[in-house]
Amino acid sequence: MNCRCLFFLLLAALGGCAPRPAGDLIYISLDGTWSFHRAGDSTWYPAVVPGTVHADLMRAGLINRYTWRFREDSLQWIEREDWEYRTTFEADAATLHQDEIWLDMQGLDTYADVWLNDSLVLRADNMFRSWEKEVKSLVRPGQNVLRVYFHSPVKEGLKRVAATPYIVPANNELKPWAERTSSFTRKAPYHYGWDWGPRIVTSGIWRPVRLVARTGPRLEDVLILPQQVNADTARYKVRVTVRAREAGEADLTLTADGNVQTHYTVQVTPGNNEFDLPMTLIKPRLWWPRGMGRQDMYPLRVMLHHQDHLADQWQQRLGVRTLAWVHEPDSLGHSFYLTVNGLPVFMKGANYIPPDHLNAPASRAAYERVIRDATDANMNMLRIWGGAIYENDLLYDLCDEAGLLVWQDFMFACAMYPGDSLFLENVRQEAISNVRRLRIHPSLAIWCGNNENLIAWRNWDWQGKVNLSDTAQAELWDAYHQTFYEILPEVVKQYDPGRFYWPSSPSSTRYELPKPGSGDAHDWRVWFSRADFHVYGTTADRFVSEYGVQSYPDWETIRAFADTGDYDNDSPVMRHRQRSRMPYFGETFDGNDMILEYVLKYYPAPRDFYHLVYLSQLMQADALKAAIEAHRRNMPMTMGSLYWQIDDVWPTMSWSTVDYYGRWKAAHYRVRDAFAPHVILPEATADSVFVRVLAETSAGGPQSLGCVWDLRLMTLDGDIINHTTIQQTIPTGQVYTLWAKPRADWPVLQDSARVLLYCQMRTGGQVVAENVLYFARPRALALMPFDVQPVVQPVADGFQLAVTSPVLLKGVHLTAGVEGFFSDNYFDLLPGVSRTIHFKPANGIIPAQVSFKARSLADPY
Ligand code: BMA
Repeated sequence: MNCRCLFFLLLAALGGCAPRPAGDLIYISLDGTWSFHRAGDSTWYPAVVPGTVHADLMRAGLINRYTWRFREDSLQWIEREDWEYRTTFEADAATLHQDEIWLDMQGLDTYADVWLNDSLVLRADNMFRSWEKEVKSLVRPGQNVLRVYFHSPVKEGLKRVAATPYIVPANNELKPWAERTSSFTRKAPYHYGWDWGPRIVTSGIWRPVRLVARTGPRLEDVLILPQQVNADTARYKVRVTVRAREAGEADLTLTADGNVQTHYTVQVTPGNNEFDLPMTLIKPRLWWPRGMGRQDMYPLRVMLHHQDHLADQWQQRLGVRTLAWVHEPDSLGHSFYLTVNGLPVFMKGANYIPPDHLNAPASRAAYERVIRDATDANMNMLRIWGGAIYENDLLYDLCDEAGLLVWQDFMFACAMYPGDSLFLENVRQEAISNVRRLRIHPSLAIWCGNNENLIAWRNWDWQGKVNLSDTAQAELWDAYHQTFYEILPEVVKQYDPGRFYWPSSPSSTRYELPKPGSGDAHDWRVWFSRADFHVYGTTADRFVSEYGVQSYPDWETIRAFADTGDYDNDSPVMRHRQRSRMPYFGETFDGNDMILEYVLKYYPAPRDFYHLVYLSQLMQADALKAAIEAHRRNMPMTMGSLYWQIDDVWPTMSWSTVDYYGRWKAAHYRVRDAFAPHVILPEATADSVFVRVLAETSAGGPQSLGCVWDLRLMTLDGDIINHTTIQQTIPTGQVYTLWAKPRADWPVLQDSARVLLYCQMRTGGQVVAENVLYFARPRALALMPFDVQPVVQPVADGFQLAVTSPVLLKGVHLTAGVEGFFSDNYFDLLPGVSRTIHFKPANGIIPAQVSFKARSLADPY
């Protein structure tokens, strides 16, 4: 080993603490305060980068928050304006001394001209790409001016609409068909309106901007290629591409967990130079999805030294694991599931949309909240849905750490797209940059081409609705074919070899429409086809990647967007906010009508709006509980259950289970129970009653589990009709039928309004699961009122509440009169089975006055 080598090893070991030799990389962040104005106006206002023009207008006091009542409507002018952003920066001698100065803009939304010191340096036309330009010749000593001019995305889109002889369908855009521009612009589709969000078509520098000054070669790419991965050894080839301007020598060092794996001195020639660095980890600590094991990761670092200075470096974390999606013919059709480190994983999760319409990417706090909501609800997967954005690295980092697998859609949803060569090349570049950015994440499980485009093209009669000629249809299908069967799979194959690519969700095989027995399904029979909840699980679904029912959000959330006079399902404000429109059920039929329809199917008629809000949440909770339990019962035929949707972009009624302000709806509590590692899955069919159970196991965990079950058939006021105790050892990781009984054995079941089956599962003396089976819908139950009084005790971080009742109380809703989180809510309180709930006030501040109230379905609300 020569002494230069030693020096580098020392550098590697010291990491960031090493003294910086002259000529090291220099990063200059240009984020922070900029100025902005409407093009043509003389007044400039302060702006924040990264950000959006709407947020800047709000901050400047020029517009009010768009979430209040109809205000969104009065802000539509913003999308038709051009906006200009400006900043200045100083370049010091060390920066100017470097060979290259790169302007690195990680996200421009969308049609943007970038000017540096009055020279046009680049023209951007895709929100999802990052843009880099070498600008050394334009940077001068002293002050430099950087300007970004955003053309109205809608006006730019309209030009493209005008140049296209037919309508390109974009189903959810909030505009008449002929004026829809979203398909032409590579920008978050939901900005243009969706069935749960506003139309706020924003502009702005939405991701960081920086200058990178460097000398010598650069790391163009680092790709990790697994060779052999198991619990004994993990061997990888780390393929490093070095881009050089001149021929010469360079040093490449790879460290894993701080230990040097490879150090090569290499010869580079002008252009790209590829080197494979070997890496071996003995007895590696494996990365597992949540619930199956730990989420260990190895910090990796690749350093490129040139003439004794650090010319470039790359740092990421590696999760050692194998991941394979199994889509193979079998007796039912085609399977569709994931194995991690060789073990099949049942996916429990939800679809994710940005947690804030305007601030996407979201703040760390907002990401952390969604991740916490997901993990608290026992999920192991999120689907980053294709109508929004490729998320920030931070969200994937948090998923890696939490063991939440990621289903990643490319950003195409419910629409067709152009197929001209410029558009397709733009899509290819977008895919390359996002695949390269995200492939390192151990949580990334699947790339999916689009959301519902295939099913929509075939089944939603767009051809008739927008009158597409045969030629137009052929062109649009050709564009589809090129994008989802050629470009995207080619990019995945080249840049993320080995990862599973699925052209469209839902579909049965790569080319075919969804059908039971194969592939993934979006089960919208409930909601869009008015079906009852018991249809869940009645088809041979292999993986249900969407299903759901809407509800109103928390009452406090409603107060944040509506006035007292608006508190009515039919008020203009509530109708305006509701975006799920179903004209095929009646000209004005919408989600508000559907919420009411489902409430009436299952619950007593709401007495007023306040009551409807509460009932809508109970109804949604019942629906998701029914669905998840049915999907888990159908394991291993069904291997995934991702409901639509975990969060909201603004305060609204929607399919979310956590509302915009982070308040859990009833459904989120029931999702948490239904996704729990131990579940009891009772079911009443026409002639039998079954109790099935499922105990998940972790990697290397026990193959069996000894448990005790108590099954109590009782009246709603607590009389025990039958009490069965079962003590048994069950196999883990599979659905086990514990108990089955013909209904005829229990004639009392005919009195369905008055009886229930309460099931409890214990292991090691601990209650690990509970569930209740009813034999009638809630509205038919003979509920009795009881004035339940929580017994409140202060505890260190809040309060503890004990509740008990001699009769069944359904849907017990606790309120505190102050903001905070109940460990359980909207639950059923069984006669004689007391419960303790914890209340944690918001921000950890214990208020002087808290007034706890408990109400349930039988109470006047
Ligand atoms: C699914 C999603 C979204 C939509 C939701 C509710 O189809 O993919 O497009 O918001 O249903 O309609």
